[in-house]
Amino acid sequence: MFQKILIANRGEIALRIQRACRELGIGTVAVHSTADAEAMHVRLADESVCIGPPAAKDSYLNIPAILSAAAITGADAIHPGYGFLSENAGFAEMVEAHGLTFIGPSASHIRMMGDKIAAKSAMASLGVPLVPGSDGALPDLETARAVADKIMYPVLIKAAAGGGGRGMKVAQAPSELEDAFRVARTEARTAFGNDAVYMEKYLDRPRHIELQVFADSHGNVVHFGERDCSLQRRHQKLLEEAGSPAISAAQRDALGATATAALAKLGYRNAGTLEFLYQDGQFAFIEMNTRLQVEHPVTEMVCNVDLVREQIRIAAGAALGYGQEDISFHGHAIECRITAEDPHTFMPTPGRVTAFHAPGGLGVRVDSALYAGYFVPPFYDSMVAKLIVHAPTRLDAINRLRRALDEFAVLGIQTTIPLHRRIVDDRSFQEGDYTIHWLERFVAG
Ligand code: MV4
Repeated sequence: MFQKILIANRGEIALRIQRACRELGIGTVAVHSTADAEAMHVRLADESVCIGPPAAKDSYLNIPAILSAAAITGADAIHPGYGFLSENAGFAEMVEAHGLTFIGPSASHIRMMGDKIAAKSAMASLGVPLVPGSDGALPDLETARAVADKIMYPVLIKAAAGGGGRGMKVAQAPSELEDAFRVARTEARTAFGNDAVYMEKYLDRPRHIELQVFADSHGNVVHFGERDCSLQRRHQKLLEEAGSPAISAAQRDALGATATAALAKLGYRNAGTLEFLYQDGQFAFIEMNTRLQVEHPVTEMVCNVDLVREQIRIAAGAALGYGQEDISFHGHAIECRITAEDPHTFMPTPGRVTAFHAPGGLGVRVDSALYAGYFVPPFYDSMVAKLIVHAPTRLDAINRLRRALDEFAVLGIQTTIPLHRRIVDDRSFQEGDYTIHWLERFVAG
């Protein structure tokens, strides 16, 4: 097992990883920018190293500074958290080249899944269902026309290097295809330095459902069920649930069996999340994330597992030690992402937190690095807390969530807590009747 882990991140996820380390008896090294000298992740770590000025590109994305911090503190592994360097294959390679362990998948799997075309063709060849679309990249407009005529409009052009909603263009009809193709290609070239694009049939009202998988370095692969992440605005998730209100246990088992068999054949290792669109009773794989995700706590609550502990154990070479038959799903969990934003305009609201009171009680978990007196800096992601509730049924979880949101007090800055209170009281949300478009209309209306 590792003696000391450097956590190349900040905020709540840095605390989350520190907590797993401490319970495993592993020392922790925090890194921080000059803007984060007073941050909770620095205060709670065993050791800390300043790695640069406020801008992320000079600090949390500064690979030489992070590797130097690991060397001078004698860390033997690096956990990247989410965002920042977590899906940077070059960073994973450099970590290993310096004799350290990268807590995550191999650099080659990170690279494969970063190319959405490669990810889809790998999954398709292993029996995972896809949306109808082009077989690989579109070389030219003529090929695009031929594929669109076959799969039928509307179609979507996506960038191979995109993901998370960046670089997508819809063509509703043949007259729109040329523009969509040209604009998507140009945007892909300027945004990602890679102009490869592909086509999918556009699904008009899907749910976004993702499956949590874990693989050890001995060929064992399990899944921890699905999360429904359909409630998002401009590709920023606001609320996630485990399980999905739309999926039966039999559907989960079937999808899990297909996905774990595929990842075993790929030789994948550590945590992974397969993203699917779900519409008309069908799952279609779209992308795979090779990191721990923000919303992992809802899975932890329903499976009663510490996913960060599992990541660390696997990275150290340990076997999972259990099989799919040992994993069961209990009750329902919901997470609200609370951001320092105006709840109407979604403009960031950095500033000083004057008072902070987190809710508690049975089935309530708050993952946050906030404290009274903390100054939320303007340089990073605006998420300041995750409120996670767990209860025997979805209805109980909703009632618990309302109760917890009413207890939650963050003063001095505006947050999205009032918006979450409105969502919880909405009839369609309560019925689980929503798609990826629901929240956009809810906040507009
Ligand atoms: C789609 C789609 C409809 N049809 N693909 C957006 C993020 C990226 N991960 C994939 N995305 C989508 N792909 C097909 N073939 C609609 C979206 C989409 C979306 C997906 C998940 C969550 C929120 C979304 C919001 C808008 C569009």
